[in-house]
Amino acid sequence: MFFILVHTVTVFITGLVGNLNHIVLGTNTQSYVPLVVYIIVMAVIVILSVGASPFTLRYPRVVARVGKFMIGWLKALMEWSTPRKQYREKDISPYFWPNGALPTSQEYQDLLAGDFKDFSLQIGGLVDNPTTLTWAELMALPKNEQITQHYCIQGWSAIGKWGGVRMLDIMEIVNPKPEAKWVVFYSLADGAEGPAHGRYYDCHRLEHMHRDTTMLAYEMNGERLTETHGAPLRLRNEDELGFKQVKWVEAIEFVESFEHVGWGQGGYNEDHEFFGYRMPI
Ligand SMILES: Nc1nc2c(c(=O)[nH]1)N[C@H]1C(S)=C(S)[C@@H](COP(=O)(O)O)O[C@H]1N2
Ligand SMILES: [Mo]
Repeated sequence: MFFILVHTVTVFITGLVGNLNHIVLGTNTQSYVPLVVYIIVMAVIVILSVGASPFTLRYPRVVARVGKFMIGWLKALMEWSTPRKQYREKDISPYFWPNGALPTSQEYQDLLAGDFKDFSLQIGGLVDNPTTLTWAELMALPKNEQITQHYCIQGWSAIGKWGGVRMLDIMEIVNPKPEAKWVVFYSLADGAEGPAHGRYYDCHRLEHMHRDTTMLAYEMNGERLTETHGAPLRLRNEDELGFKQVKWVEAIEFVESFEHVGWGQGGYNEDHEFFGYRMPI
């Protein structure tokens, strides 16, 4: 908003007619035609958005579904060839912005105080062997390391080195059933709206769990994960945006569909996004 305001004001005060000739016609002239075009276009945009607002505010899910129908396939096509690039030590960002509400429970404080020795990860749902892995058992699994870029929807990104346990190795233990299509990661922390609105969680495609870069990280940049970045475990799924990288993971559930999880939209942010509590960018 601020950018648009400053940008537009600058266009206005540094010779509006000439600037609009540059923008609309791409010529260095002083015609009034571009000004008329500008006024008409702005009027149409204002009328359309004011006219559509009662509908879009009332039916955000419908708008999202129509949008998905119109351009979802194009987005999926573009994401199909995501590079999932790996970087080198020298590319690691000196500062990695943290995001999200920290866990507030006494349970978490106790685990933290005990250096997570008493932590255990529950894995269940549509699997042959529902399991609880203790901290020692997790540490005994093969360690995977990678340097990748994290992209937050709010418009920042950072490169970090992650060390942890591959989902492939966890799936080897629990053995998902053929019906399992989605994997739900539940956090020890509440979502941004506080305890009354429930735990943070997010759902991931089972296919993504088969990548050798999808893991539960317990290390960041060669050191134990800090409380802020999701200790003891946080997800890394390099096919997905930042908000899907659940931090403070305490449980994993394999499901056929996420319709019955939370409000049924596939994650805490997906559930709550339309309600104006966060205004990223
Ligand atoms: N439990 C939980 N996990 C979360 C969040 C959160 O609010 N709660 N925020 C997400 C968002 S929006 C981002 S960008 C990343 C940020 O990870 P970082 O704090 O390690 O940078 O965590 C994700 N995981
Ligand atoms: Mo984010």
